[in-house]
This record gives sequence, structure tokens and C-alpha cells, in this order.
Amino acid sequence: MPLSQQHTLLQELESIHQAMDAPLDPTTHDLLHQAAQLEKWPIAQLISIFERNNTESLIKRHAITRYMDTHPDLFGKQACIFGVTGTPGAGKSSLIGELCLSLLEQQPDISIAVLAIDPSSQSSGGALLGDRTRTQFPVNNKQVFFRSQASHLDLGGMGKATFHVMRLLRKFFDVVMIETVGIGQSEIEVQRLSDHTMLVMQPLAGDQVQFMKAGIMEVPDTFVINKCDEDALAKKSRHLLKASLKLAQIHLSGDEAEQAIFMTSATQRKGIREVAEYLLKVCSVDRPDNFDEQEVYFRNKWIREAYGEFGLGVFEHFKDKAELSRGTFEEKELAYKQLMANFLTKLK
Ligand SMILES: Nc1nc2c(ncn2[C@@H]2O[C@H](COP(=O)(O)OP(=O)(O)OP(=O)(O)O)[C@@H](O)[C@H]2O)c(=O)[nH]1
Ligand SMILES: [Mg+2]
Repeated sequence: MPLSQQHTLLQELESIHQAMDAPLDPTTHDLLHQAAQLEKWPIAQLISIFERNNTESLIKRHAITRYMDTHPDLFGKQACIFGVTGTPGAGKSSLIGELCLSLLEQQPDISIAVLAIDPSSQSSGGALLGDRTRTQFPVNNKQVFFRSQASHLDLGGMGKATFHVMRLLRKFFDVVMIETVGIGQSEIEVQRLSDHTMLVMQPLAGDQVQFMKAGIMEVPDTFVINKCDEDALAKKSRHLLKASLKLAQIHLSGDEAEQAIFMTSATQRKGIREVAEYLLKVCSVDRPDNFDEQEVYFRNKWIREAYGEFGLGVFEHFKDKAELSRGTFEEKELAYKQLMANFLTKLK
């Protein structure tokens, strides 16, 4: 980039920096307060802001994050995040739907958001997914919120857009579930974003063993074998899974091993309550807040996408600069862009 353009870029970045000082605008302020009451439409509007990848949204995301951080009485939640991954058609959505009902039954005041990363969707995202879970919820139930996110928003299935939306949802709900098809990068990233991951499988066949052996999937916290409509099938599947794990030299030791494998049938509503109880137990235990690590992971991913390995090298070199680790994610992002532009100007 010619030097004059580099200077223009620096000026642009500086004006974004100044725009970030502005307080939250009244419309967004109202949206946030309605969203805190779990109103669906305001939550959907806010999600769209967090998904969009442009300057205006960056400024808004910053203002919203800062507002939420300074009003912990309203936005003090730290949702327990469950990643639900697995082969296409294994019954993830059906299972999530049934799990939501069971969670509500066991803990009537619980609030749950479901974010489904939809690889097939070519729309710009935003369709409510309630119908696709095939589970009937009482209309106007504010405690359960569904959202699908088109995976083309991010290369590789999930990433920045999902990360940003999670930043928001975790402040409103007790539980957030992310559904993603377990192919490639996305299941590793869902592990980054979650406190607990569940791998949903169909009753086992021989190829599953190969799948595990190949080590494609990092070891999830919980295995769910869905479509165990009959008890005999459930028994056999459990046995096969244990054998597969052994063969792949994945050791789940002691009591935990017993708890970490579930057999369910979403259509026959079998075994659902046990999984829901287990999830509530996971939520009730103190969880380490791994948000900082997530931030680092998605920041590095962003730098690599924007500037390649060279960008990461520059970051490593300047990482002790205070402005790179201060404030909201957006402030850090902008600080890095400014540093990079300055650096490139000086290189000339
Ligand atoms: N027999 C049986 N069928 C099931 C069960 N759970 C889900 N299904 C069926 O399996 C099909 C796929 O279910 P989904 O819940 O959409 O599966 P999914 O894993 O979310 O699918 P993708 O999101 O497309 O990867 C549907 O036709 C369901 O009705 C089950 O426990 N038993
Ligand atoms: Mg699904």
C-alpha cells in the first residue's frame, strides 16, 4: 500500500477511535434493557450487530460491551456453555429441543439460548430455528431462544461471528448451547467456546471406530448415542463405544466414565432426563472463566486471517504494549490495526 494510503488509513482508524468514546445511543440502550428481560426481538437485533463485520458494528459492539460491563446488576450472568457436535443427522437438534424441555421441567426459572451453526444456510442468517428442532415450545416462552447462524459468515464453520455472539448471549442466559456439525475445524472451535462439549452419535457402526482412531475429534466431555430407540440397541451401542474408546486409547476413568456416556432417543424421549440432570450438575459446579483464553484464540485467528503469519509475528513483537491488552475486544482490535498501520508506514 502506498504511503499516502497508509496515512489515510491511520486517519480513518483515529476517527474510529474517537467515535468509540461516544456513549451508547438511546435505541441500542433500549434494546439492551429489553434484551435483559429476554425479549426475543431485541436479542435478535443485538445478535445481528454482533455478527456484522463492519466499522459501524465494531463501534456499537464496543459501546454495548462497555455498557454491559458497567451494569453487572442487569448483565451479570455468565452462562454455562455447552457445545453440541456430531455427525450430520445424528439428532443434535432434536436432542437439544428435548433437553431444553427437560431442563425447564427440572429448573422452571432457567433461561436457555440455542445457537445453531447452519452449514446449509445461504441466507444472511437470522432465521429462528425453533421449527427445525421439531420440538414444540409454548409460544411466547421467553426462557428459550433459538437462533441459527449461517456458517459462511466465517470460513471453517465458526469463528469470529460465533465468538462475538457468544460474548453477548452468555450475559443474558443461564445456559447457551451451540450446535455444530462435527466436521473439520468447527468441532475444535466449539470446544474453545464451550465449558462442556457433547458428541452426539448414531448407534455405532464399525466405521465409527476408525473415526475415533484417526483422532479427528478431540475428546469431548460427554458422549451421547442418540437414536437408541430400543433398549437392546442402547446396550449394544454402549458396549461398542466403550470398546472403540479403548481401541483408540481414550481413557475415561472411574465414575466419570460411567457418567460421560449417555444413550438417548430424542423421538421416544428416552434418557433425556439423565442428560439434562447431568448438564445441570455441570452448571452448578464452579467453572473457570476461560473467556480470556477464548479471546486470545479468536484474536490470533483474526490477526492471521487479516495479516497472515507476518501479522502474528508483528503482534508477538509488540505484545507488551498496554493498549493491546486493555479494554474491550474492539479496542484491542483497533489498537492492533493502528499499530500495524504505523509499523508499515515506518517500514517504508
Ligand atoms: N429413530 C430416531 N430418529 C431420530 C432420533 N432423533 C432424531 N431423529 C431423526 O433424525 C433426523 C435428523 O434429526 P436432527 O435432529 O435434525 O439431526 P441433526 O443432527 O440436528 O441434523 P443436522 O443439523 O442436519 O446435522 C430427523 O428425521 C429426526 O426425526 C431418535 O432418537 N430416534
Ligand atoms: Mg441440526
